[in-house]
Amino acid sequence: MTLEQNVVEQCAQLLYAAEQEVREVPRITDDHPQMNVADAYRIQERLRELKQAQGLRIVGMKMGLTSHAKMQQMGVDTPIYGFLAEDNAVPDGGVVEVKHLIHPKVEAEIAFVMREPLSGPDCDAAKVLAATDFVLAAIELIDSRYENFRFDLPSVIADNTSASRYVLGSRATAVAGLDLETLGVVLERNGQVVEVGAGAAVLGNPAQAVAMLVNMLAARGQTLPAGSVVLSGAITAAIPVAAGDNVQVRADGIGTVSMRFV
Ligand code: 0L1
Ligand code: MG
Repeated sequence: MTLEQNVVEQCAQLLYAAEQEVREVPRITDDHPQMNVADAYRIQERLRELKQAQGLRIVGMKMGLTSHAKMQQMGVDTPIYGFLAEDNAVPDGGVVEVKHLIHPKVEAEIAFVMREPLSGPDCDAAKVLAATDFVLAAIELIDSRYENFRFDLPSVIADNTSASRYVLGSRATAVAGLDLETLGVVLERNGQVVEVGAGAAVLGNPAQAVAMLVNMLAARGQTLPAGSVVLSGAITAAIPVAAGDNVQVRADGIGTVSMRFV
């Protein structure tokens, strides 16, 4: 049985308020254990409508749980997706005030900017590369609205996959000639290397993660519009950040990107 519309509405309102008011809430499946993945995407879609009603433009999408390690940890075999609203964007080198966040963590990613729209259900990495305008080094800041980052799969999908902020680097790079699988990434906090990784950590190839996003959207009757920014998934583990921290990602051949916390 699918979740009743009034429960979808209540859950979306709860998660919307939690983000606006910077407060943690218990995971929503504690009260609604029957919630499934399809219900969770309905809640996420309602959250998206609430942001659009606030006047915010949706600028792109993100993939989450794209590493096999993270999927195993959650006991799932499929990544998840969320949306990016215009107020999630932070300029390269920009400052974020931690008072607006609950328990922020950052992870290194590769962002795609799409020149052409894409639709599933048979999208693949080659189609993604052909439709890509350029890629950029990126930092995603995740900030689950749940107490102690404690959630299960439906709860985290409903919470827009913990999306909070993202920063794109300044060097837009064409994909031709780039090997996204071996592309190395270093995540530094306050000048110290804390995580390293390569593009292959993201489902074998970040373009594959974008293809999976397109096919997952198709399953819900949706497409990826031209001009979308897509965060393809974490190459590194997510690390906690606090006021005073300076975070930088250096990515082979596609430049650097940074953000600061006060
Ligand atoms: O972007 C991500 O991979 C995060 C997905 C949600 C899980 C989490 O908050 O760790
Ligand atoms: Mg991420």
